[in-house]
Amino acid sequence: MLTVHTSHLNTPTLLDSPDVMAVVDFAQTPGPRPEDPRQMVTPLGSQANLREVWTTSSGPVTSGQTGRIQFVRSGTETIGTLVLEDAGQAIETLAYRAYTELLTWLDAQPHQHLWRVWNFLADINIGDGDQERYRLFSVGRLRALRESAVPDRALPPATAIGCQAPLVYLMFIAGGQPCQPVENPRQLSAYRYPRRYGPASPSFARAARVDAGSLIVSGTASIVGHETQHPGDWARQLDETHRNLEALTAHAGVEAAPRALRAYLRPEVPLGPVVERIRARWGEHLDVIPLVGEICRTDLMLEIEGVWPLSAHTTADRSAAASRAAEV
Ligand code: 3EB
Repeated sequence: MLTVHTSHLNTPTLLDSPDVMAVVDFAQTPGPRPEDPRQMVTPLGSQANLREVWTTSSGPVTSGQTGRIQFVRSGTETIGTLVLEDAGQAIETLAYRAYTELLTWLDAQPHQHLWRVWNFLADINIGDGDQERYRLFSVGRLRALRESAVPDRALPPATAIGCQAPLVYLMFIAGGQPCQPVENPRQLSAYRYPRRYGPASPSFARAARVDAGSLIVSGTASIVGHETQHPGDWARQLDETHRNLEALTAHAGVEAAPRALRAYLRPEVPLGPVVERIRARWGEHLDVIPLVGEICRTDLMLEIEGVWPLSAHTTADRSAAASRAAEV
């Protein structure tokens, strides 16, 4: 089983624990990729000296590299990164190549089912209309997913954020069993967004139960239905985002406080007040990792994601119900 927490400890100290699969660091200008696949440097700046630490109860943990994929594996999960340099090639092609490489590789691995993907790319909002880089990225991503026959209902939770470094940086988690996606009753499924948001819908689930312990929640923003709410007002966008997270976690049957939260903020949004307000809603003891980046819609100022603990009985009920449904 997988779990996550945030920590102020330094990376070498955290990597001393045998159950650690990934220490996720953040840097606006990441240096050379670390050789240890357990060390993942997300290309976004953060003022907080906080790392995200993913641990497993299914050790031993091993690691390796295949092509541009670095991975870390336990008995039940694989966590990895895939990094492509962006030297000005078409972003649709880069997205297609990155996803094709990842999906082809996953096909031959013991843990074939995507549980979570993070997407970071430079200049995400550059380009007008359907030529915007985020929209073209979504086209390449969807083409690769279709070719490997991943159906919409099996899409994992995701995040897509603009970075400064000239990279396409993917971080992923995969499991031996499929995750169980959960959609948000207040939001249209992203893979059903209407044409006006681009030629290809964004390919992700709002959240998923990934094992008996965790609900992984996608980057969540101030969108109701499919429409952005409160453009230009970060405080009201934050409140709307909280309502979305409440509706989603309630729908998934989760009651406890989140285990870890990240907040992605456009550079003009004040970091301190946002973190304070997030803590006021979800728990004063919580560490929130604030990150500076561009949200994929130009009218969105911030986005929040996280992992919520599942209570044992909820999971058992749901998987019993799911297997009964599958038998029908
Ligand atoms: C939204 O809800 C906001 O393209 O992978 C959130 C999470 C968003 C993931 C993605 C996009 C993605 O539509 C944007």
